[in-house]
Amino acid sequence: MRIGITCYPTYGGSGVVATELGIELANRGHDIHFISYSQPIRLTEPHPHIHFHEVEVSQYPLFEYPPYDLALATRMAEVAEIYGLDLLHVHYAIPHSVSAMLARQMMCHDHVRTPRRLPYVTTLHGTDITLVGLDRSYLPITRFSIEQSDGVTAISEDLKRATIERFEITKPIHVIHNFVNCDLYQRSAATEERRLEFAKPEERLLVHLSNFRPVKRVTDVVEIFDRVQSKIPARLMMIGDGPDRRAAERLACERGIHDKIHFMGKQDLVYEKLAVADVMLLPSEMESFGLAALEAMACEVVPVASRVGGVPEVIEDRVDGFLAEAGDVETMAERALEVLGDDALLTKMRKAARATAKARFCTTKIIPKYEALYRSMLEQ
Ligand code: GMT
Repeated sequence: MRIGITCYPTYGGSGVVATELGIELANRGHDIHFISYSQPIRLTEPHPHIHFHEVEVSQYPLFEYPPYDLALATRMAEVAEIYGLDLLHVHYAIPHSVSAMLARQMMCHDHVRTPRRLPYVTTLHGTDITLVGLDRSYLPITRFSIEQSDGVTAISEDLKRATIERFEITKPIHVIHNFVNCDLYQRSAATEERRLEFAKPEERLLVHLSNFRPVKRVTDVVEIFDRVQSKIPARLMMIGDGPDRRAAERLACERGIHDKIHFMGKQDLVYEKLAVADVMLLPSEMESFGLAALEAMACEVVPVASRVGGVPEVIEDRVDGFLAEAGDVETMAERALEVLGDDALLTKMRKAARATAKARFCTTKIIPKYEALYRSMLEQ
C-alpha cells in the first residue's frame, strides 16, 4: 500500500508512534510518505520505502496566525496525487484530522483533478482528546473531523471510553495499543559497560523520559528520587526537555541532590539509554497509554507509574511494574525502594516486564492490526 502519514514531528509520544509505525510498515514493503513541517525526529536512517514531504507555511504580514492546517491539506492532496497514495493516516486529531478531511474532499471534488477516493484514518493519542480537544475553540471541529474519518483508532481502551464520553462520538473506534520493537529495545552485551557512564557499580539507576510538560509531574520525579537516594546509593537520568525542566532542576538544587541527577535533554537512540536503568519513574497526572513505560519494560526496566488513563492496560501492579495514585510520591518511593533493595525481586520483575512487552505489545503483534484496518478501508 502507499500510505501518507502525518504527525507532530517533534518529541511527543504521538510523533514517536507515527514514525515507528511508518518504519515498521516500510520494512514490510509498504511505501510510506511522511507529510509534516519537519522531518520526524526518530526518522534517522534513510529507507528505500520512506519519503518525507515538507509542508511549507508562507508568512505574510497579514497572517498573524499562519494557516498551517491549510498548507498541510494542500500538500496532502498534492502528494496523494503525485505518488498515488491509497490512504492518509493522521496521528493526533488536532489539526491533522481536519486537514486530512479537506484533502479527501479536494481529491473527490476538485474540478482540476481527476476525482478519486482518498480515505483517512485518525489515531487518537491522548491530549488531543483529554486536554486540548476539550477546549471549546477546538471541540466541535475536532469531533466533526473524527466522525468524518474513514477509520478511527485509539491507543487504549481508556482513551476510547473518554472519547465516546466527552466527544459523544458514534463512529466505531478500534483500539490498537501502542507497540515497541523488542529487537531494538532490549538489553545487550554493551549495556553493562554503558551503565558505568551513568552510575557506579554499587549505585541503582533510575530513569525518567518525557517532554517535561506539566502533565508529566516532573517535580514528583525529583521528589521520589530524593526519598530513594536518602535510603540507598542511587542516580537518576532525566531524558527529554520541556517547560517544567527548570522547576525540576531548581528543586534538585534546593534538595542538594543536583549532582546525582543527570539532566540529559532530548536524546536520540533512546533504547541505548533506557536499557542501562533499573527503574523508570512515570508519575504523570494523565497518560492515555504511557509509551515511555512500555519502552522501558522492553528493556527490562521496572516501571513505577501513576494509576491513570491507559497505564493499567500496560502495567500489572506488582507483577511487571508498580502503580500508585498520581501525586502519591511517598508510595511511589516505597515501591521503588522495595524493588531496588531486593535483587531477587528486581530480577523477577525485570523478566516479567520484558515478557509483557514481548507477549502483548511487540510490533509483530500490533502492526498487522493497522494493516488489516487499512485493507478493510480500501475494500469499502
Ligand atoms: O504526553 C506526551 O508524551 C505526548 C502525547 C502526544 O500525543 O504526543 O502523548 C500521548 O500519546 C502517547 C503515544 O500514543 C501516549 O503514550 C501518551 O500516554 C499520551 N499522553 C497523554 O495522554 C498525556
